[in-house]
Amino acid sequence: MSDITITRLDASSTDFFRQLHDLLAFDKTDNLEIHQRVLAIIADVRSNGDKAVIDYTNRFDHRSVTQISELELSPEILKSAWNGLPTEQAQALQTAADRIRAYAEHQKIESWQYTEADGTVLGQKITPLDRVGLYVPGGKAAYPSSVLMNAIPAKVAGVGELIMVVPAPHGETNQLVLAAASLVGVDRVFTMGGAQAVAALAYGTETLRPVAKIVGPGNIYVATAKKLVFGQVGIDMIAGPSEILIICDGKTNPDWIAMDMFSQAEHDENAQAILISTDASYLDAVEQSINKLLPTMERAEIIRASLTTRGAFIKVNHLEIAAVVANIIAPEHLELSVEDPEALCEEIHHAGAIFMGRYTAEALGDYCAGPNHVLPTSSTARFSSPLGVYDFQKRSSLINCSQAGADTLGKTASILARGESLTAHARSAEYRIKTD
Ligand code: HSO
Ligand code: ZN
Repeated sequence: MSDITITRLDASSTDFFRQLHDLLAFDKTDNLEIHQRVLAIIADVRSNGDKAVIDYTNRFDHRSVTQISELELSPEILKSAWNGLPTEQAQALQTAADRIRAYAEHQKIESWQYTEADGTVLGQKITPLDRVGLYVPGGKAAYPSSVLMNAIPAKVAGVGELIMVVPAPHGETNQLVLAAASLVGVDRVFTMGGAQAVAALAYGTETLRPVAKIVGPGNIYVATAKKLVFGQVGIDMIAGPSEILIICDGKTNPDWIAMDMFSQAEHDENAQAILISTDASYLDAVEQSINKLLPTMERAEIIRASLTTRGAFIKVNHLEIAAVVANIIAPEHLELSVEDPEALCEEIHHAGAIFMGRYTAEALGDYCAGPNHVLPTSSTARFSSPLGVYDFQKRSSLINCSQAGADTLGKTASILARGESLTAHARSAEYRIKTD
């Protein structure tokens, strides 16, 4: 196995920002052909309902069902998946679920109200979503941890019904995924996937009621379908390949940092792992660790592809510069492997999740620390946040006018309404102004 050389950038070089821009660029493959195929599937499901879903499922997943009900897994099947887990796996899933739930409980948004001097009450009422669809991919990206991360915040928010869809090619299901669904109390599970499952969730069929929101990762067909049904339903996000940015002062064991880079790189050939350091000789040491450890990895080929095409080392003269670069990258995951992570964290404004200190491996956050692992990718941490309970709650405004409030507000509203030539608005407000 030949050694790899990681691309090096120096933040003090004159064309650093152009190089950084090129490093981050990723072709999102907005494929027109896929777009059209997905559009046709959605249209078919909208007009032919159950029959279309059954046909696509039989065709794409090599099944032979005649009714949607045959795709549903009974609570007994889910329970037996859970009961069949080796004790060690069951305990680890339970620990992770408990910690994810405890963290999510802190995120709940509560209703509030306040009363003005004249007795008018203003407030905000919080309501959970009625029905949510959770997409779980089949194949190599079927992560039980992602079932926990998507389902638990929905449950904590109080979502009425949580419906999971997961493709089962040739009828084969992933027992760990089903066990995780059983553990978190997913209400219904259907073994279907692809754009047809997204369309069925969004628009409903004769036998499936539509959901309000669809969350969860999926392949390009699923992502395209989610984009196309957005507006009919809410969606969580369209996630890009996973990323990690590590800032290290050169004093962490280089093997640890090399393995943290691998931990993201092993997800996908397009995943991105970047290390920033103030110490050039430390970058050499991490490169040596990478080449020493790579042959020991099960997913060595994926890691190699990711690190050689999208990986990078960035040399900076000062940790403050590292923070500036991190804010431009706005990474999904950011490790601060430095002596004083709190001080450096003060300078960080844009990151999905921040892992502080030498002991906080990103992998702990992926599974069981508590915070969600569904995070904004591709620099979207500039404007968006991790998945949380708040994504499954909505806000309604409340206004309860006292008679005195209707009188004073009526005068203001009337003037503004007449300015807009909306006479019915003006008179509706004026009726409630005291006349005696
Ligand atoms: N790092 C992934 C989540 C994950 N890792 C699942 C392992 N399993 C995206 O944040
Ligand atoms: Zn991961």
